[in-house]
Amino acid sequence: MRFVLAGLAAAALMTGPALAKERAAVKVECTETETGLVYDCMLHLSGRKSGKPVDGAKVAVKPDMPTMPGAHNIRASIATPAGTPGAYGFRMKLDMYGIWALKVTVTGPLRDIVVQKIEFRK
Ligand SMILES: [Cu+2]
Repeated sequence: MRFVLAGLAAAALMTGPALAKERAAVKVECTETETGLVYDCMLHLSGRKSGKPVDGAKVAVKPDMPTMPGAHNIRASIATPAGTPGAYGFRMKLDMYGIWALKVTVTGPLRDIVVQKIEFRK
């Protein structure tokens, strides 16, 4: 039994560096379009430790209202490269004004899920 435990400990150590991987820092800014509740948003993606912009990532953004669980079911928007380093643009349509949590799923060179809360007002 001791032998098996030692094996597990070694395996755990080997996964250590992978767990200490760089995480994503995300900043989202949105502007309402002429159509109410439709927003054009710019997302800036960088490494949390490095502070460097991250290009070539796949970025999906799913809005939800933290205070109204189950009330909204808005499909994720796919953000596309917006021309400057680490910048991705996307459009989304919300159901109502208020505080939304944008769940940002990043895959590619950086893999992470981060949430940013934004209040959208009329
Ligand atoms: Cu709501």
